Amino acid sequence: MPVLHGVNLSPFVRKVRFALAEKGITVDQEPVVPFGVSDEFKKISPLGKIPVYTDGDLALPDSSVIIDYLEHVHPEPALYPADPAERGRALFYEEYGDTKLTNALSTVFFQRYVRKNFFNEEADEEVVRHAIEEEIPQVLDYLSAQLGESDYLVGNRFGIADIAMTSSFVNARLGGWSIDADRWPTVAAYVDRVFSRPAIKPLVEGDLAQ
Ligand SMILES: N[C@@H](CCC(=O)N[C@@H](CS)C(=O)NCC(=O)O)C(=O)O
Repeated sequence: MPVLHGVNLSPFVRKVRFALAEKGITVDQEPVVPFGVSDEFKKISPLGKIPVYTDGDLALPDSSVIIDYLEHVHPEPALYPADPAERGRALFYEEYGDTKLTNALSTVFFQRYVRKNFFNEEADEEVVRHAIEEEIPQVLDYLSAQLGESDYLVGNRFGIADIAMTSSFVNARLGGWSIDADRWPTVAAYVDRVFSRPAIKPLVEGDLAQ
């Protein structure tokens, strides 16, 4: 059976878990923590990061690479649009979710959850304030504008863009932050919509209960 290497708290591991769940693929999981990884792990993850997906001799690092691979070996249900323009937009949304959005939301998670639970340290609340007041609003304004009245980001159909744009909201919730639904009602409803999907709901509930 294929193995997903990485812990559930990683937003990038969660992206792959969302994709696997939506496609109905079962894998084993090896809960690798991404701090001080072994030389053995670096053989399958040259950048020393999680997730990695292994299947027999195949070892694929990087959530985007892994989900693209899964799409080719298990095409249904499709997570990438067939239309070239829509596919391009979806891939950019994935990039935005993996970088700007995850950086903004992970700051709250890292300061308030990881430092406390893994390093026995206090959060730097000035860093948290900057993320909440400056960085996160920019991201939510962008997401709100891109969504418009649609249920999902591209072609009004759930896919890779939605996976990448929502995974990190779980981490922010673990850091004690949630969306101000009065200020960003469509984004709040969108994240709830994704997290209520039958395949995804148990994963989110499990991660929030950690
Ligand atoms: N682009 C990569 C990013 C993976 C990533 O940054 N993972 C983090 C954990 S959430 C990690 O392993 N960090 C350890 C490090 O950077 O050394 C992906 O999509 O998989």
